[in-house]
Amino acid sequence: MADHEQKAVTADASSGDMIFQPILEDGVFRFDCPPSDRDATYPSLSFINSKDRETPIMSHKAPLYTPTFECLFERQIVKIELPSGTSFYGTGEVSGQLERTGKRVFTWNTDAWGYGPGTTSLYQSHPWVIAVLPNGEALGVLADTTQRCEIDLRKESRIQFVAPSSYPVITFGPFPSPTAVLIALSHAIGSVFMPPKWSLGYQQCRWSYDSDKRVLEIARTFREKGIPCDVIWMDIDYMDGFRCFTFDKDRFPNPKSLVDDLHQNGFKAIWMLDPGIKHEEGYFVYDSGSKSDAWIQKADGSPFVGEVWPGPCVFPDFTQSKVRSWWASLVKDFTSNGVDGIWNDMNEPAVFKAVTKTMPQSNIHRGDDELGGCQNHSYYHNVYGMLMARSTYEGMKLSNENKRPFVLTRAGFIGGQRYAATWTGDNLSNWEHLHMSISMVLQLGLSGQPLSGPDIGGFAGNATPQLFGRWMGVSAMFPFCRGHSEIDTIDHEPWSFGEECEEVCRLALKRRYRLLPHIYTLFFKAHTIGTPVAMPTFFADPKDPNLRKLENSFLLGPILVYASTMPGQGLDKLDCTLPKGIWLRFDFDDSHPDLPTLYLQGGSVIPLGPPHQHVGESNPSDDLTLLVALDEHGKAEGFLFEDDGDGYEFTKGGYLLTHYVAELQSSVVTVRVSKTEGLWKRPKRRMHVQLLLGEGAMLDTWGMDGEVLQIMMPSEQEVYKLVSTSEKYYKTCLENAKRIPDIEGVSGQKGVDLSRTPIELNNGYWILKVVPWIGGRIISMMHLPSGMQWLHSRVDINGYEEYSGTEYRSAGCSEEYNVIERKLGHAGEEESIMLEGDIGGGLGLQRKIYIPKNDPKVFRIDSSIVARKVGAGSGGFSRLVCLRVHPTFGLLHPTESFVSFTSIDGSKNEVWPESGEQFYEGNLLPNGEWILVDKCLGLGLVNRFNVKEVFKCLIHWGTGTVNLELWSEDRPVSNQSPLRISHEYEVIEIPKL
Ligand code: MIG
Repeated sequence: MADHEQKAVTADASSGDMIFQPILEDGVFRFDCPPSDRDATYPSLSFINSKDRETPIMSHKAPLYTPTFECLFERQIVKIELPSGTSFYGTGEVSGQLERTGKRVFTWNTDAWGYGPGTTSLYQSHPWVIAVLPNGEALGVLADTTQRCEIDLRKESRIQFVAPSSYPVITFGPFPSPTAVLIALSHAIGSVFMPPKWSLGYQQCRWSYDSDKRVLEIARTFREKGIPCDVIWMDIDYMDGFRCFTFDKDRFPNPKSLVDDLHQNGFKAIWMLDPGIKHEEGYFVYDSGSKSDAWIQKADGSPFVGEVWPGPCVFPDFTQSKVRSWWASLVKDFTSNGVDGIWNDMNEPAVFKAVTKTMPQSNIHRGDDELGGCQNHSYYHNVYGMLMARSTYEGMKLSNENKRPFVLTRAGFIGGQRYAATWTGDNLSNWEHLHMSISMVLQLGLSGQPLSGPDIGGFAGNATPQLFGRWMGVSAMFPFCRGHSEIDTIDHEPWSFGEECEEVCRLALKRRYRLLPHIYTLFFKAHTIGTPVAMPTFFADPKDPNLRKLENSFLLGPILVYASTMPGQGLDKLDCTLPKGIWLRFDFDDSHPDLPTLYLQGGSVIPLGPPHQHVGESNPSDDLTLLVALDEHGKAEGFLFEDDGDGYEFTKGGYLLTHYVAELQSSVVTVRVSKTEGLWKRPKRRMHVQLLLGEGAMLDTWGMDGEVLQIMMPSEQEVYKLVSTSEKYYKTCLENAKRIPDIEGVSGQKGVDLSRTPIELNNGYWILKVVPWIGGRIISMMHLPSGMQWLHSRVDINGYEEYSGTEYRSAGCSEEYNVIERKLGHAGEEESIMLEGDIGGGLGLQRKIYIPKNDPKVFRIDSSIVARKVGAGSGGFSRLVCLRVHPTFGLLHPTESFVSFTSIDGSKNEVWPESGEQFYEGNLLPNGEWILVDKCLGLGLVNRFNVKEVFKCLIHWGTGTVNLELWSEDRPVSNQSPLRISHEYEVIEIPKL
């Protein structure tokens, strides 16, 4: 075997340094592999102009870091070694920690409902890494391929990409700062579309507001309660039987008049469009698409049909310009119903009832030449969502040249920010997801997409009041701010969680609206210059290694937002690490322990508006407030961008960009306009300057905008007094604030065991999360050395379950469990937990889960059905039961996963997803172990069990999941004869070949 491997390698391999070519601008290089080189690469779909990637420029600079390559079996492996102490960021929409060393991700757009911190492919693909070097300089690296690409950051200070050959690698820098890298990146992939100002307001969504009446009721409640909101969203149920471009006749009989009503009250309406088109003759979209030959094809040339919401569907081939125009014209007509924005969902594309959760890679796209021509699906998979968003954007633009399109897309690719905003998909209503949402929004920003946010409150599951309030508090500071929740969850509007939570939401959103002039200005800059909007804290001082892993804070321009994502622990209890320099706390007299704390960086001026209920309410003559924080030299500056808030007049000069400066000279602070740009005249308006002194203290002065304003600086002693008074006042406010009640653990009287936080078993090798109160299930199996989360589920369903019968979800699956014993792994001992649930008829399901200290590679589960109080009348025997072990593993690479084992009779088996459900018993039973293999990762999850205890094994392939089930025999149990299954899990490496 080894011999054979050796030979194969020498026959097929080439390796060495990549060759470089300067492109775009100084400091940007394209690298290719000789000799296959440039001609073999596909066009760029990330670049705004693919030709820029092909056109060398004159430059005297040589690259500082040269990637090496290796071509092996048609895969191209690229490595870049960087100095030790380098920190990694980027990689787009990825869950888990902010600093990405240790991570491995795969670009493969996936419908990732309920993803966890270890999920390696979400909805979008960004084969892009920012390396922040020890000296604070930064290097951006793009693997410019649409195909599935492994980004491996597991080794410290080394980036490795693996993807089918041949693709170029583009490096940006090192430049003096990460911001400079992002600006350079935007010259390649373009910047964010200019969002209409209303789209920066708060947006309310749910799956689904099910009738026009309900929509209007929601809208009315916002206004009645004085909670700002600009947009209401219509999820799939507005359609007639999930047919895109139609409306349900009973529930949304007159969309135009609904939208008129909404508009009158200052709301915009956004409607969903999915890519799956119902395969149904007589449905106008299907008919016209078929006529235009618009559908993606199977390998045999017939249209591919896959199941989604409407049932059997065909899928527009957005890789063809002809099809994009067809779709755009449908969008154009659709918009005449009063559509302000469009939401593209399911465009990974997601396909139901398929183990891969998407369409076959062998499907055919007849793409435009400049996109790569006719190719199979694996080539276009990752850009499908972006091309759909592009076509939708173009359709909206067609319908009205004077309005800015607004599209929200779930799937995307690097460069997609040119057409659409995005959100972080189907997250869970829990604290871990609240925490992750900060890093996810920041990483998208570091990957070229500044306009993103999470489903506030969490999509799947029910939020609690405190979780919801905190989430709103943080998200009100995110670029895109939308509340959303899954069907069948409780109400998740800002007023749905009690008075205290409602008030926190109101304060949070009012804050956002006061900051809108600032946020809008940040977007103007993001659009025109390519600067980020929300950034990790370390951007304030990239040299400081202590800031690089901070996940509870972020920058919104020069504002530092500090949030607590710990249940029960408000900001009053949180220590804030601030970057070097001056950071002055401020608020709007709204400080609250459940809201983030805000600081303004010394040296900055930001514009504020009055609080409004919606964007349309504001107008240029509103009073303007400038918040000023001087730096150590007594100086500050900042910008305000104003225009119509929509349309394109701003591209012809129809705007006003004001550069304000403040300066302290001999005890007088002068605030004035230093520069203006644009054709707009300065509106006549009052200007209020608030000079921050620290701890929330400030000096207020009023004047007219455009005129010079002066503020007398009081004596040092007086400043000190103001600051300490303000500090005291702040503390009292926090103490007296009406906290959102913490009702996490109040679901029963059983105390700790019923708390909503799963128990963690952790031996530094495996981390298991166990829900000890319902079903006793394991909801997460994280294997640290491989960085893989093999199993991941929500609290109430799936994961590792056990039943007491052969029927699906029989007793044992959702019963209440109690912890009987819990051992924490002290000094060489094992970590364990023993649980028991009452499954009726005098029976208990008992489970001991343990991870030994001395053999940390495995963890074991001993399960049994035991007789507790089996009646005498039955002779001491229970009903017939079967112990059924039912773990649901997530498949990261469904097309490359299979189950491998040797049967007792010696036969070897490889069971692939196509084989459906399979039982094994008798001599065909695995001989004590079976392995779930992920060929793509080169890893296997081994499950060892005692063949004497196992009667049957079952493999069941789901959508993106597989169950490896162990069944005991089926019999009554007594005190003397419990049913038992003991088994263990281990991860092994499988040599790649
Ligand atoms: O299969 O349209 O992520 O936001 O509410 C689920 C219904 C389809 C997934 C989206 C979610 C949306 C839901 N959609």
